[in-house]
Amino acid sequence: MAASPPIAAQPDTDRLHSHCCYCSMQCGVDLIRTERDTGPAWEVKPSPDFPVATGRLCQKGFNSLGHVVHPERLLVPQWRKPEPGSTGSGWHQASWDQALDEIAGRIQSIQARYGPDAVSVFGGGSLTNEVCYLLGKFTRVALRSRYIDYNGRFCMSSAAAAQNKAFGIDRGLNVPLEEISRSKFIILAGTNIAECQPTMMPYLLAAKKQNAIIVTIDPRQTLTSKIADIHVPLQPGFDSVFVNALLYVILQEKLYDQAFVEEHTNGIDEIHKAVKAFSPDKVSMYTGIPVEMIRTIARGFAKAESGMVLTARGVEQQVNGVEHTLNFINLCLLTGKIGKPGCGYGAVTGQANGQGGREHGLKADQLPGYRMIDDPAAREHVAGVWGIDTAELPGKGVSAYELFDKIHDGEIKAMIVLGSNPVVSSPNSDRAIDALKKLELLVVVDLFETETAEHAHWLLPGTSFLEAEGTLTNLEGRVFHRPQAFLPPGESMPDYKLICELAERLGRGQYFRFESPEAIFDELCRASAGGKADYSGMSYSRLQAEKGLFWPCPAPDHPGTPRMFEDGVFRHPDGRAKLHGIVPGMPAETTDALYPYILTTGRNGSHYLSGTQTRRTEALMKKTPVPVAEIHPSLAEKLLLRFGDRVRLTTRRGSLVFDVKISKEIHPTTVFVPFHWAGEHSINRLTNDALHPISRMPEFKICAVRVERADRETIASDPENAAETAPDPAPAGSKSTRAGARRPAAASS
Ligand SMILES: Nc1nc2c(c(=O)[nH]1)N[C@H]1C(S)=C(S)[C@@H](COP(=O)(O)OP(=O)(O)OC[C@H]3O[C@@H](n4cnc5c(=O)[nH]c(N)nc54)[C@H](O)[C@@H]3O)O[C@H]1N2
Ligand SMILES: Nc1nc2c(c(=O)[nH]1)N[C@H]1C(S)=C(S)[C@@H](COP(=O)(O)OP(=O)(O)OC[C@H]3O[C@@H](n4cnc5c(=O)[nH]c(N)nc54)[C@H](O)[C@@H]3O)O[C@H]1N2
Ligand code: SF4
Ligand SMILES: [Mo]
Repeated sequence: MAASPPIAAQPDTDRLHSHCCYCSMQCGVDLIRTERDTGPAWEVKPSPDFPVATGRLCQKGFNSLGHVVHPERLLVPQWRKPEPGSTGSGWHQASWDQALDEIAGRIQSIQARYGPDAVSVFGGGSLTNEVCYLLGKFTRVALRSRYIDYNGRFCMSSAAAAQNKAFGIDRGLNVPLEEISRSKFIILAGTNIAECQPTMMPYLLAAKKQNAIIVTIDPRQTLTSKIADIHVPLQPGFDSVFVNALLYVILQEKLYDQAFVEEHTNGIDEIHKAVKAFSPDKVSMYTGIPVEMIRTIARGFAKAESGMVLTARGVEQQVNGVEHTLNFINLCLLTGKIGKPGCGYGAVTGQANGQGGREHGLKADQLPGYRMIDDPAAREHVAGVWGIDTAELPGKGVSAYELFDKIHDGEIKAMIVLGSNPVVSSPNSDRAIDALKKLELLVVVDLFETETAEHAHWLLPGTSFLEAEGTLTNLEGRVFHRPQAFLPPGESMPDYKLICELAERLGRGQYFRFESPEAIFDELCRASAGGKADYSGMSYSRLQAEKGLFWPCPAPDHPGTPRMFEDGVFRHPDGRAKLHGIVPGMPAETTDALYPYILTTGRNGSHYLSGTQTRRTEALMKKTPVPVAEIHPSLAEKLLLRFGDRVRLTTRRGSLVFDVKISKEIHPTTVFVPFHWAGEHSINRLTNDALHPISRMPEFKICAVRVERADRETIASDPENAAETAPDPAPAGSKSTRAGARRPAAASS
C-alpha cells in the first residue's frame, strides 16, 4: 500500500539531509540513494553536518526509515462509526474536501450546542515548532477554545516547573553538550542516557577520560550506570531524602560557595531548616545507602572544580517530581556550579521537539515565547501579532490528562489528536479510553491507525519527519532547521496545511494563510519577541547558515545563548536564583500487605514511546518483541519462580501478565516495566493517574503492585505470604504531603 520507495523532494539527488525523528538529541541523518535487489532504496547514515551527535546514530536512528515506508502508512483520509470491537475495519475512504468539510461541520455543530470549549486539541512533542505554534494558535483563534495540551505534560512538566521556580526560566540543558565533557563531577539522576539518548554517551566518556567522577542514581543499574564511578541504588521516590543528606553534609562541612550563594541566590535559610533532620546516618537508615557513599558524593561534588547535575523522568514523573528536581537544582546553586565552564543543571528533554513544543503555545496555560496566557501584557502582545482582539483570546485550560476528566464530566465533546497516542501513553489508560469512547467527535492525525485511532471517527494521514520541513529545538535549546527530504506519500498532507485548511473551513482562514513553514516560523519569531524563549533574531537562513542557534536570540545580530546564566543573572525579577527547602513527600500510592512492591516504568533502547513507529520497525521488533518485567532475585525466590515462568502484576487499577527478567541490578522492592506496548502488554493500564499539584505530571514512576507467579496466583496474594512492604520516602518526623489528589485543578507550567 505505501509509496515505497519514497520519492525525493528534490529530484536528481543521491543524498538528502534530515534529523532522526526520535529522541531529543536530534542527530543529523543523511539518506543515501542505493540500489538493492528489490530496486532503488535509501540508506540512513549518520550525518557529519550537525554538531550534536558526534558522528553517530543509535539503533533507532539507523532504523528510522523503517516505519516511514511501512505498508500500514495511512495514505488517504478515512472515517467510520466506531463500534466496540471494530478495530481495523469499517473504515470508509474520503477525499480531503469531504473530510475537512465534514469535520468542520461537526465542530461547528458541537460548538453551537455546547460552546467553543467543547472542542479540544491534544498535541505532541514530535511536531515541528511551526506545527506546535500553529496548533496553539488554531485552538485559540480558529476553535476559540481554552482546551489544548500535549504529551509533553507527561514528559517535561515537572522539570519545567522546577526550572521556572529556581531560575525564572526553563531550558532543558542550561549549557551545550560539549560542556559535559569539560565537567569534573557529573550526577545523573533518574536518567538512562545510554538507552534514551545514546549518542550523548561520548560526551560522558570524554569527561571520564579527563578523570571526571560520574554518579548515577537509579533503582536499577542501567547501561548508563555501567560507566559510573558510584551507583546509588535508590528505591523510587527517595530522591529528595537522599539529596537532603548531600545538602546536609555540604552545609555542615561548610563546603558550599558562600560568595555565590550570597550574591546570586535567595532561600538558603529554607535549606538549613529543611535538611536538619536528614543527617547521613538517618538517611542511610531510611534508604540503605551507606553513610560513606553519601559523604563521598557530597564532598566530591562540592569540592570538584566543576560539576553538573542532569535529571530526567526518573525523578520528575512523580507527584513530588517538581520537589525532587528542585533539590537537585539546589545542589548546583549551593555549590555555585552554574554559569561556569563544565557546570550547570540540565533536565534531559525527551522527544524530538519536547523543548520547542513547550515554548510556543501547546500548553494549556502558555502563549508563544513561553508567555503565560493569564498575563495581560502577554495576551496583548500575542493578540497583536495574531491580529485579533485581546478579549477574544480564551483563558487557561487544563493539563493533558485532565482533558479526559473534562470528557468524563461532559464538558469536552470533541478532540483532535495530532502527534500523540494517549491510549498507550496515559496513566491508568483504561480510564482515558473510556473517555475517548464518550466523544461525539474524535479526529486523529497520524501516520498509522494507532490504538488511539481505534476510537476515532476520522483518521487523517499526516506526514512523517522525512516529508515535512520545519524547525525543532533539541535538548540543549538549539533551534535548527530540518529540510523536507521526501514528498508526502499518497494523499497525506503536511500537518501545517491540514490545520490551515481546517481553519479556513471554520471561517477563520484569514489568520492561517501561510505559504510555507518558513512563513509560520517568521510569525512565531515575532510572537516570541520579548518572551522568555525569544526566537525573534532567528530566521531559516540564519539557522541553515549557522547550523542552529541557541535561544534566547532576541535580535538578528545576536549570537544566541549557548551557556545560560554566565553573567550570574537569573531570570527572576531581582536577578537571583531561588533555593528551595524540600520536605520529602509521600508518593500518591504507598505499599501495603496486598500491594507490597513498587512498580516503576520507563524505556528500553529499541523502542520509542507508545511504539507506533518502532513496533512497525522490523529490526527493532526482532530485538525486543515484548515488554519484560525486571524483578530482583529475592522476589523471584519468594515467588518460587522457575525458568520460563511469567509474572502477574496487579495494581489497584488492573492486572496483566508479563515475561520476566530476574536481575540483581534492580532494587529488591521494585519492579520495572517499559511502556512501549499496547493491549495486554500495556503497563499503563496499571499505572496511577495521580498528578503533581502544580505541574500536573502523572506519577508514572511509582505505584504499589502485587507480584505473583502467573500460573500459581494464590501464593503471594495471600497477605500472609506477602513480602515486607517497601518503606515510605517520608520518614517519621518529617511532614508528609500526600500530593496525589487530582483536584483542585491548577494547570500550570
Ligand atoms: N530508547 C528510547 N529513548 C528515548 C525514549 C524512548 O521511548 N525510547 N523516549 C524519549 C523521551 S520522550 C524521554 S522523556 C526520555 C526519557 O528518558 P529517561 O528519563 O532517561 O527514561 P526512563 O526510562 O523513563 O527513566 C529513567 C530512569 O529512571 C529510573 N527511575 C525510576 N524511578 C526513579 C526514582 O524514583 N528515582 C530515580 N533517581 N530514578 C528512577 C528508571 O529505573 C530509569 O532507568 O527518553 C527519550 N529517549
Ligand atoms: N508508564 C509510562 N508512561 C509514559 C511515560 C513513562 O515513562 N512511563 N513517559 C511519558 C512521556 S515522557 C512521553 S513523552 C509520552 C509520549 O507518548 P505519546 O504521546 O503517545 O508519544 P508517541 O508514541 O511518540 O506518539 C506520537 C504519535 O504521533 C505520530 N507522529 C509522529 N510524528 C508525527 C508528525 O509529524 N505528524 C503527525 N500527525 N503525527 C506524527 C506517531 O506515529 C505516534 O503515533 O509518554 C508518556 N507515558
Ligand atoms: S540518539 Fe536519539 S536522535 Fe540520535 S539516533 Fe538515537 S534516537 Fe535518534
Ligand atoms: Mo518524554
